[in-house]
Amino acid sequence: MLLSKIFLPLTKDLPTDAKIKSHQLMLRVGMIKQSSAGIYSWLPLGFKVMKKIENIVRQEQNNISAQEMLMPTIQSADIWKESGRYNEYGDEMLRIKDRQGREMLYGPTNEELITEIFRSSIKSYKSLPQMLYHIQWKFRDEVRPRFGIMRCREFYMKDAYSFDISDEEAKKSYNKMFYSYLKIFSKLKLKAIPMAADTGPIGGELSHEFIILADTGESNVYADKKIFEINTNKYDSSEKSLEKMRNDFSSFYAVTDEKFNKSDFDTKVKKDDQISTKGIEVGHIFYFGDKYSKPLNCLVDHQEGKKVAVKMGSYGIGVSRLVGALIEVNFQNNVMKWPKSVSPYDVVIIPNINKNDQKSFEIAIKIYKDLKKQKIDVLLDDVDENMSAKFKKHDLIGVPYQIIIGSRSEENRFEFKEVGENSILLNLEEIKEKIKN
Ligand code: 5CA
Repeated sequence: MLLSKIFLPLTKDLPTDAKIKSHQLMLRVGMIKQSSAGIYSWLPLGFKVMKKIENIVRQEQNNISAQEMLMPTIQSADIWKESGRYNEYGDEMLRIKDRQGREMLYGPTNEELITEIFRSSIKSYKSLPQMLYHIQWKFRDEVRPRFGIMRCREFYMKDAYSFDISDEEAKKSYNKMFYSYLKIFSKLKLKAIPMAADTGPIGGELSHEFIILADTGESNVYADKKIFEINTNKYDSSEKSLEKMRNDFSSFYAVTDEKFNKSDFDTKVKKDDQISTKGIEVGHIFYFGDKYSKPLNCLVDHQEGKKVAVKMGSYGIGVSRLVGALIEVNFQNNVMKWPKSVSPYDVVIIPNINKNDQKSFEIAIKIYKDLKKQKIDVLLDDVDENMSAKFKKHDLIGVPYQIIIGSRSEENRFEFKEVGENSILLNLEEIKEKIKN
């Protein structure tokens, strides 16, 4: 793409109402635009990053045989009355009446709806286990929406639901999801640690929040620093490995503040290893057994003949929040560097555009065409500005690789820079290798 042609409403000033760096950056480079309190439009650059995150989530959910589907954003109040959560959910739920006066709502989550879908078709243990997920907008009328898309009212969430015949089987589904989450965060180059958490309005006994440490996070967390040293890539999806994964993680203290107990912390964690800090919750998984299946009468025939309420868990990832979380982690000293896996472009070409230097732009166009042919998603900065203004702008856009065409380029070698490193002179083949690896 040519930079001059894309819709990228950059602003020079630091937005005054944005308190954290992800919110500031997203507004400055025009990734999002507020439409009303806690509700945002996603502009092309932000949307592109979010879609890349979504695809990683999708791939890894498919890898554990979770099946993608799509439920609507608007739900009937009836099923929420059946579960008893219609009143319980309180003011966070956006309630709507249609023209017939029927009570509807904008879904804040989907436990009821998925249970209703499941009960109408699955009747026997023979069809279990099942894992279903969708990636869909949610609405929660948060009292204090803040920090841009980090805590907003309308947000994009992946929510998955598991169905099993027994507690024992259901724990296996829980472990699979746990594993899938570790994979997702590792692909995003994020150190997200599962921490024992409270279950809130979703309910159940067993729950983990996946937390990224960041000063701007809203969660208070307490952990043994050794838990951060676990190599999450060493596990596979075999049952044995999943059990080991769970044992490894539960052998270290790591909790969110509702689960915090000072004397436990002090007895279980050496003083030097204690971490007590803030974090961003990017995912949350729950096991709640028959909390929804029982009141909604979601029963299946058991092997022994009797009918049992199916055992369920639910598993959320804040896809839109992850865009902000990635910025919080990767925007350092006013320079953004997207991880390759989600960067809006693979590489940016920055030629010196100057009346006395026509050649740089010609070379840039040639390289641009060549990279495009190789299916490399390349951005060409064809804007008529001086180099220092260009560099400042690209510090914000955050494409991790730059090809700078100016005074330092040679006949066949160009200045190549990975953000945060010194630039080096490379030929085009070497540059392609670098970008692809
Ligand atoms: N039904 C369960 C699991 S599917 C559920 O809704 N869990 S949740 O409430 O913890 O939300 C899942 C994830 O959505 C959170 O971990 C967080 O990353 C994201 N999220 C929740 N509320 C918001 C919000 N107001 N703004 C942005 N992201 C949010």
